[in-house]
Amino acid sequence: MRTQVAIIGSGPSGLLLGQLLATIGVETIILERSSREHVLGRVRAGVLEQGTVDLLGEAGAADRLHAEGLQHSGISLAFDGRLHRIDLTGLTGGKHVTVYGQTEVTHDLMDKREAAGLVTVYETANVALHDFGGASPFVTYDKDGATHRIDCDFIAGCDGYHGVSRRSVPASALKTFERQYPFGWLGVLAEVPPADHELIYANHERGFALCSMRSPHRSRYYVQCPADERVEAWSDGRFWDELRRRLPPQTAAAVTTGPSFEKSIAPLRSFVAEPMRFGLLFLVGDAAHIVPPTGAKGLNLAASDVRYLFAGLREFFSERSKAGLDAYSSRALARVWKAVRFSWWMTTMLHRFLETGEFGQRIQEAELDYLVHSKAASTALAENYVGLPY
Ligand code: FAS
Ligand code: PHB
Repeated sequence: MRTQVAIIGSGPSGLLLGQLLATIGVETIILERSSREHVLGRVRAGVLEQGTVDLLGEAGAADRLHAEGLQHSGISLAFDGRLHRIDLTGLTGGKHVTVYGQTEVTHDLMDKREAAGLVTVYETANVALHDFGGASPFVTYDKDGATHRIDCDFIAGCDGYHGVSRRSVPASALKTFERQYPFGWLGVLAEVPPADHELIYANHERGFALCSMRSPHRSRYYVQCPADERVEAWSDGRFWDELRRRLPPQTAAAVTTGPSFEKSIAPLRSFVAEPMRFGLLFLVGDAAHIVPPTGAKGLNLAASDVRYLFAGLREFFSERSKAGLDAYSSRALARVWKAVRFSWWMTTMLHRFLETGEFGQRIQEAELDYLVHSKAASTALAENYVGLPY
């Protein structure tokens, strides 16, 4: 079998790249380790930058997003028993973010790919990348008791942090940067109305909390928990009590509780692998970088990587120019590191770090107090949150 771009991974990165390439007639095959249902069962990001929304529109996969997505013009920071609103739209000359779950983005892209009759092979085993440092790359994988081979022009490693693509690069060719945070996020989805019409990021001496949503009827909440916490230790009742203890009284009173239908713990880390290109292999999204979700950047960074790689591939297939592909890694990393910094800053400002003690808590409260009373500081947060220019 042969294709032009072999894509490893059917998450947002792989699906969005595949859809954009389809709009210019470039053939792809996506290889996915899990089942379609498993991929769709993942609950992850919830906030889209306008650039991500525009890219989904360019891919022809934004109809439901435009119909059901919630445009938000602000977020609130909760500390010192109060809410402090950051006017994202007012501070950025009219920009906003859209609340629309990653699960829905993935679903829309899968539906679009299937409607176009494009090939995704699910439940592949032992995917292996070959000769991407030479002129004739190919991918092999096992399925239905046989080993299959796909020859291609390029390989897009869209297979996430635990994927095979980054691991296929010789360790000597890769430089990685990592910071593990000493806590995780315990997240809950419940079919209850959100506590507020916008997101609330709470700094509290008991720990961080986030009030988010998926729709006017479906809420997404998180509380900071120890890195080694087990989800079984958290009943719904315990979760709701802890969440409300970390929120200002009037917000806590506005929380509608109910049975959770998803409850999971995500570890928090910052990670970057450089460079993001090795010959004819390109690393995209979580395969190349991970950010703590505090800045709502993970999914949006994956989209910006796709945008840069799509531009390079379009240039190659239409003009046989390699300039865009040669610039991919440096262009993507420039935006990646700014988002890594912002996500690290939001995380260190809002979470409880036991090792910094009471002094650390007071420094955080002073930074938050300065932030919400300084137009310059609030503008800096707003510019990063809505998404820096590509
Ligand atoms: P993904 O990890 O989404 O997709 C990679 C795909 O490759 C998966 O389908 C996987 O099954 C497949 N794959 C892996 N190895 C393979 C192999 N060897 N062969 C074939 N296929 C393989 N971001 C936010 O902005 N906000 C959040 O709240 C947030 N919460 C998160 C919670 C968790 C638990 C995780 C893990 C991430 C979270 N993120 C969040 C980040 C997340 O949204 C990612 O940024 C986003 O999924 C990136 O998309 P992809 O790069 O496509 O990687
Ligand atoms: C979410 O709704 O899942 C969400 C929103 C904002 C974040 C992280 C997660 O920063």
